[in-house]
Amino acid sequence: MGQWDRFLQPYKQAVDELKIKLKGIRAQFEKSNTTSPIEFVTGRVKPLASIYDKTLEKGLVFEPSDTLAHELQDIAGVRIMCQFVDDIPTVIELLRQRNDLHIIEEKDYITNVKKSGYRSYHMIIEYPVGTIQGEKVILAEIQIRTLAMNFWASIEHSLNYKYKGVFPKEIKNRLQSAAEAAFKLDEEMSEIREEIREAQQYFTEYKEASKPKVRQNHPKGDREYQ
Ligand code: 0O2
Ligand code: 0O2
Repeated sequence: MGQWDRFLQPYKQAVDELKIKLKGIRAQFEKSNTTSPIEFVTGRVKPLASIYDKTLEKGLVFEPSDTLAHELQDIAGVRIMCQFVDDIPTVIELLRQRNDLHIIEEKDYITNVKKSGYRSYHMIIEYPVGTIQGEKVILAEIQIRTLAMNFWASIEHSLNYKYKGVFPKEIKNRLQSAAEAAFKLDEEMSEIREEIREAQQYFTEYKEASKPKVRQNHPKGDREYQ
């Protein structure tokens, strides 16, 4: 295993564990017949090429080191998508209550929208990973955003690659107004949130009720038709 692979291994483990834990929150809400504030979760270890770019930007040496681990806070990144803006504080509170992670910084780019139009809530956490050499505490970033914010950020991120961060004025303006349109959509959806939630609840119950029942204790778990 190369030195980068060894360095990144705990980050990979942290991303995998955090994804399972966060998906577990969603599953618990579903099992208790309550709509989950988490729609879906994704995660990634920062690709080496992006780590390289960041080291150049920050004037760091591109080599696995404690300095790098300390300076780059998003080598492990997890993203939580919510349906509604109001779900975001609920998720934040759920995370603040956990004792398997320690939040060291919170950045509210929803109240303080970035100049680009970017909206999201970020948390930098310390997360302990069990390794064969003992516990290693690593930094990870959790981004919490709505589906609309995510849609905008994904598009902007791809364009950023194309234009290498220097957008033509026209594109920049359009992106900024698209960000406002996406937020307006979030606000509109929040207005009819209860209607949507009721419809989703009804749909989930309907799906559950129309599932064929599986007979308990049958060796092959045959379906019991009614
Ligand atoms: P399910 O049963 O589809 O919910 P993974 O390793 O596969 O868990 P990864 O590779 O980090 O996840 O990220 P990926 O593949 O981008 O997506 C993670 C999960 O988010 C997947 O579900 C996707 O189906 C789900 N997902 C991605 N985009 C959307 C979206 O726009 N809407 C919704 N509702 N879900 C999305 P799982 O975890 O594989 O399981
Ligand atoms: P990637 O490819 O997502 O990993 P830093 O830039 O990390 O040294 P800063 O500025 O405090 O320090 O970080 P910030 O802005 O709190 O968070 C950085 C991450 O947020 C970015 O990671 C993006 O994922 C996301 N982000 C921040 N601003 C924007 C934006 O204007 N547009 C989009 N699409 N995403 C944004 P990376 O490392 O840039 O990239």
